[in-house]
Amino acid sequence: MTSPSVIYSIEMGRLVFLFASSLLLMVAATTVSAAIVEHSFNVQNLTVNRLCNRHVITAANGRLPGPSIRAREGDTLIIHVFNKSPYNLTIHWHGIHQMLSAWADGPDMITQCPIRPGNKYTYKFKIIKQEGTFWWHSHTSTLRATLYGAIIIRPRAGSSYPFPKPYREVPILLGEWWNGNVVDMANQALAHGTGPNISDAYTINGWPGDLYPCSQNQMYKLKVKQGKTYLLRITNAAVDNNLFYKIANHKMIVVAVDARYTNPYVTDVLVVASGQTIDVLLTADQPIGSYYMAARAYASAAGLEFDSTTTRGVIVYEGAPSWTSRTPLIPVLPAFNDTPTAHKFSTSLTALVGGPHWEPVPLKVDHKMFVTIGMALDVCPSNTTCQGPPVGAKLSASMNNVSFVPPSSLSLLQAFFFNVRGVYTTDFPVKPPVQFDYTNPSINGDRPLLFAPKGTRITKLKFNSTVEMVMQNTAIIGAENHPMHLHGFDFHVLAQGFGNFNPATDTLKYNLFNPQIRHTIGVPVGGWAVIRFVANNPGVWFMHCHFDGHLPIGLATAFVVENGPTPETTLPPPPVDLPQC
Ligand SMILES: *[C@@H]1O[C@H](CO)[C@@H](O)[C@H](O)[C@H]1NC(C)=O
Ligand SMILES: *[C@@H]1O[C@H](CO)[C@@H](O)[C@H](O)[C@H]1NC(C)=O
Ligand SMILES: *[C@@H]1O[C@H](CO)[C@@H](O)[C@H](O)[C@H]1NC(C)=O
Ligand SMILES: *[C@@H]1O[C@H](CO)[C@@H](O)[C@H](O)[C@H]1NC(C)=O
Ligand SMILES: *[C@@H]1O[C@H](CO)[C@@H](O)[C@H](O)[C@H]1NC(C)=O
Ligand SMILES: *[C@@H]1O[C@H](CO)[C@@H](O)[C@H](O)[C@H]1NC(C)=O
Ligand SMILES: [Cu+2]
Repeated sequence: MTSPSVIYSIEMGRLVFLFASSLLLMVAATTVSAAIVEHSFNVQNLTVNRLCNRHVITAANGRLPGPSIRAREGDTLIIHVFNKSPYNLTIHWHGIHQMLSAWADGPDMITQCPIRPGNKYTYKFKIIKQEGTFWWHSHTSTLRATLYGAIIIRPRAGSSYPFPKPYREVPILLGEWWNGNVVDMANQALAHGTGPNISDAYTINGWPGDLYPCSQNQMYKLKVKQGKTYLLRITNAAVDNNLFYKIANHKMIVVAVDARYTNPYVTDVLVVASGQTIDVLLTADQPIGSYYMAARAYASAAGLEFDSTTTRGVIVYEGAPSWTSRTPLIPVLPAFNDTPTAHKFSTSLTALVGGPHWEPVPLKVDHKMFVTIGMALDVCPSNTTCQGPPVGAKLSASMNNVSFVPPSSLSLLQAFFFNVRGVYTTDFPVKPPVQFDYTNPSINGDRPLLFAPKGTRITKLKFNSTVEMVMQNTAIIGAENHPMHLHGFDFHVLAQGFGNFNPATDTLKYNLFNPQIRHTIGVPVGGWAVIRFVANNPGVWFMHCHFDGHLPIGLATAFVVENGPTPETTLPPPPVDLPQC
């Protein structure tokens, strides 16, 4: 390699430094190159008009959604986060592996203490062997309702997609909106022991759309050219809901989920669990006109109140009459509780074997876990009345009957790195402490069974060991499709089903050839899913339900992965500006 030359350009307020060998650049622009992509996020109050009122929200760079980050595989991202908001905050780069950069992962008290008001922290990490649709969001309280944005990682220069190059690429961020201060709301819910307030709207790229009051002109609009194909990079950034998504009269071809390429799958409806991303090819192959896109809840829990509103955007073909003068065609969304449609979609996806970044299923398992996931109860503090549900207890949640509590004085990662005792224990159970008929609602009659003890119990893993986890939803309080998200790794989804997992028959159903690879899975309501991953990234990695209402009440655990044998497999020390508690 010759000495690198530095090329930089300023595009839309962000600096892109491109380091490349000048010699190689002259030969072809297709050789190995790596850029430094640098951003500053100024997080502060922003006043916006939504749903007929003015609201003060916490936002990055005065935008909702926040800025998009665009880079290529191999690039290094440097994001300076200035906290000018009144709240503690952290930012998580959802789906990015953070190989040897666990200090930049972001979950509050897991890999760092929060950035306090008036302070800053610089997140620095390299994109290694990953490309596709990711996103960033706050990982403190419910701030991510308004503090989120897209991350788009394109293939290295000279590499291409494993499908025809689309005419345009379009991020579609599905969000959730509350008329009210989301931090106050989350604090109230925790104090009262109830679930969080249901939201007032869903949004597409920050806009609620014309089914909501005062929102006729607050609707996302996508202009297309007839005959062209678009890559929609769809993210469910909603806070407490899985969503159905549909476009009137158009089919979509799924080509990737969670930034992992899939075999092309043609569908007219998507189910996107909270935290998941789905890339689809959309061809504008219909008569010139206007067509709504729409999203609303896939609400799997029977009898639970939820936001049943619908967000809409509009796709307008070039040459179409003004869409307001002619009503666009409306997609018919599945019923809120249409679990068969959700399940059919989720189980029809398979990995693109041999495609970019594909990895075979590890066949030898070192650490087998059977983990119940779901709701639970907690006792009311003495001399207070909790509002339930059910009355007289606080709503809680657990994995294997451990209701996770984050540490308060030091992050788990600092405790691991500096060998500080007493912050966590590594005795997270590999199976439920009590065996019961997990998905039978009658278990709710056994009240003592419903109370899960609090704890900071996690799992220690040898470097490079293979983990298999059966996640079993329970009917405690109520069965529900929980979107379980793993930091630091992607996993293979070997099988999914309903009822209690049966090792004798269900292990025979494992797809060991081309299972979908993901970082977030909606575990079937009253059912189970089996995942496998290789713990080849030293650090502490959070695993949790991506419903924000379930995280602070304990639906979480973590893995601490030991260093490997070489410097290349050892976690470096923290950056000097790592926030302290
Ligand atoms: C930001 O908004 C919060 C909540 O509405 C408010 O308490 C605070 O005073 C505001 N801060 C500034 C600097 O305007
Ligand atoms: C949450 O809902 C309750 C009950 O409807 C309401 O009193 C409260 O103001 C709401 N909280 C926020 C922060 O909007
Ligand atoms: C609870 O309230 C009772 C009666 O007011 C009082 O005697 C008792 O000390 C209180 N207990 C605690 C733990 O605060
Ligand atoms: C959870 O642990 C508590 C305390 O040991 C126990 O009473 C309860 O039965 C357990 N519940 C389950 C579902 O394991
Ligand atoms: C991790 O395990 C794989 C498969 O057993 C092996 O090929 C690889 O060399 C290991 N990596 C390291 C760094 O030990
Ligand atoms: C903010 O973070 C600091 C440092 O970790 C902590 O002491 C404080 O309690 C936090 N404040 C809130 C409101 O959570
Ligand atoms: Cu959940």
